[in-house]
Amino acid sequence: MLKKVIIAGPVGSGKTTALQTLFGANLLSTSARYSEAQSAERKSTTTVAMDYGVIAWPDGKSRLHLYAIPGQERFQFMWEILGKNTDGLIVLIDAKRPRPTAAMHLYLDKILPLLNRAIGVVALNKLNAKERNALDLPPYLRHGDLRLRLTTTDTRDQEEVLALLRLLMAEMAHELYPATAP
Ligand SMILES: Nc1nc2c(ncn2[C@@H]2O[C@H](COP(=O)(O)OP(=O)(O)O)[C@@H](O)[C@H]2O)c(=O)[nH]1
Ligand SMILES: [Mg+2]
Repeated sequence: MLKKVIIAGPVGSGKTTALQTLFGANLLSTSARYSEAQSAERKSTTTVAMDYGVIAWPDGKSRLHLYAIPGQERFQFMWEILGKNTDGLIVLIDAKRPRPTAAMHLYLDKILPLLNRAIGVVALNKLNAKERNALDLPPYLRHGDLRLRLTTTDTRDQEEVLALLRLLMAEMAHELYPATAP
């Protein structure tokens, strides 16, 4: 089964890093020198179209096509193109930016209308181990009528990126077999 997964999040939230961690040199990446002098992010390149890679899931049945979409809003046309026929969504949020909870909801408001499905995982990153332990996150983030699995991650660590994919696969499986069945 082919599953299309979108990795989303604001500029600098670790989308490209997550895919580099998984795919290394096999990552198909489209980046350009960073031009927005006003940006608070210290990055020399930014994703302009997408980063893309495919992984065969260990169940032997699924292939996950992972697309990291650009963070900058001027590339919104790419969100619309890549948002079609989506099976799952991973949203990365830099927990060190001001008001990360507000940032999550604002970002979800922008992106969800462009996706045909809203099954997903929201992950806060850039926290150290101590900060992560101190955070007492509920398992789900409520966003309007939706609930999205909520967790922390470090996208530089391959095991952690795989753990995000496992959480997402579990959410997608719930969708196929709803927990409300008698
Ligand atoms: N501490 C920490 N830094 C991260 C993490 N993910 C990404 N970074 C750093 O954040 C910066 C921006 O990451 P990048 O993947 O380019 O962000 P993108 O704009 O979402 O593609 C880079 O310097 C990364 O090394 C993380 O989980 N923890
Ligand atoms: Mg990027």
